[in-house]
Amino acid sequence: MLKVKDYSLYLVISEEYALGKDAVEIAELAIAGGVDIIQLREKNKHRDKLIKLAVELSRICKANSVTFIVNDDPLLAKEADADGVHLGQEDVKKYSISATREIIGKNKVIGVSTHSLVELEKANSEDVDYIAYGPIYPTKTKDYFLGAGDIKAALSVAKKPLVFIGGINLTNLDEILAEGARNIAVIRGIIQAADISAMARNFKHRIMQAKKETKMIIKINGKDQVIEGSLNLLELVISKKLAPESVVLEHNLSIVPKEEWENVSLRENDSLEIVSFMGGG
Ligand code: TZP
Ligand code: MG
Repeated sequence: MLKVKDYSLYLVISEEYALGKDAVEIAELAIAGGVDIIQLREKNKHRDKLIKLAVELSRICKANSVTFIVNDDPLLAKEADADGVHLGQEDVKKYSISATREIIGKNKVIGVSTHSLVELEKANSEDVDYIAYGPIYPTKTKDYFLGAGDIKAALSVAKKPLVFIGGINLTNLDEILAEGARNIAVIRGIIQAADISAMARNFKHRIMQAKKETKMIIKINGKDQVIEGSLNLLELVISKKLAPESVVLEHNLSIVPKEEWENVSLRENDSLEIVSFMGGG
């Protein structure tokens, strides 16, 4: 079972950056505009208020099949029955990934922030479900930014779904889509829009368009093939009309366990060996 069906448009809600709207209002408008994930990121709220808000957002997200993530605090995530928790590099000093996993359980989502290719590489081998990478552009929550120059490198290093964050807006979105980014996380770019639904819809449309237009050459069993669309390994196997249960897949020289196929996105110049066993026995 896929824990998160789509990472394309990930809205982080922090009321402190909102222009007069509260978190619930923002969430409802953004859901109407097609966001896939909502994270509650409130640094200055009293715990009682935070729990109430998290429970409410959890309910709204569930009702709309939107993934709900709580920032910083696995206990709050559990209490609100969120789909998961997002941890920064500082948070993991308080709640290690394994302690977090103990708290929220194996069916829930853990995401981690990374701010360099080194941190990204480290996150690959941890028990996390997705990785956030940034800030790509200047933002309010950090006093530095990485730029778009390493997006391709980050994508080729990442072994989990990779979400780009930091200062992303409709003006710079094309630049990062051109670099290959396909999952985008946003605070101000959406919550400060006069029309939050329209803004979310606009982001989503452009990301989906980029996904559709993705074309790449990969080697399958030694032969170059053109692949159209953004596919993960499971989607590729299905597109080849193969039965996943009878396929063994080697991706860039390593065998990938079936339960991880959905986490591995195909990229230009990847090489695949597909061994398909016929039925019988
Ligand atoms: N982590 C890295 S950048 C960032 C976080 C939480 C803030 C993103 O906010 P914005 O307004 O989209 O720049
Ligand atoms: Mg944090």
